[in-house]
Amino acid sequence: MRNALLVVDVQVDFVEGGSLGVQGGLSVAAMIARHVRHFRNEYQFIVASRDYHESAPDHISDHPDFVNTWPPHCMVGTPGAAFVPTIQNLVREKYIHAVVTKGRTAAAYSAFDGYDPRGHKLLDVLKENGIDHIDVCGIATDYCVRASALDARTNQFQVRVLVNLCAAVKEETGLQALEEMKAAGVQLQAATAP
Ligand code: VGL
Ligand code: ZN
Repeated sequence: MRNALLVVDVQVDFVEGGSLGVQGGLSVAAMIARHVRHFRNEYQFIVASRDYHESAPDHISDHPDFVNTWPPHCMVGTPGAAFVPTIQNLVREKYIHAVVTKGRTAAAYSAFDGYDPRGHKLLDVLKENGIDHIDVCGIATDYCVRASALDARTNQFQVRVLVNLCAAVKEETGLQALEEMKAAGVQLQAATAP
């Protein structure tokens, strides 16, 4: 088994104080950073995705419904698009081996819509690294974590969502998303405390 960790969208705008701040986001960011530092030897590859919008009219609105449209967030060139500092440190220290970027001109919830700096899609990057199992964590459970985990299953990976390392926009849709992922063959598991 070759195991990857996928850290989904742990960005400044998605945590407390951000333009689309999710409750518990900062705590999840800190816990993910500890998980990576403690368990990095369990992973052959660690990748982070980021939402990165220039103009995504289908996705961003001044009158958002918080289901299909959202206030401006993770806009190119703004501080809100950056990874939360605890996660950015992992990129700087090369604990995180690759970053994939998605959503420049249209909604892209799944990390599998993202490209690395060479222009390679996440699926190809995972294949290059011989990955067959993925642990998924990050923000938000009900949107980008959900879409990424379901796409990972569609692409035949074994998938585990580390439920205590995820935060949801809304509790109810977060729980629904967990049910949906489980029905798709995703294992739901709490990460061991480091
Ligand atoms: C996300 C809403 C809008 C996410 C991204 O990362 O879950 N949610 N854009
Ligand atoms: Zn977005």
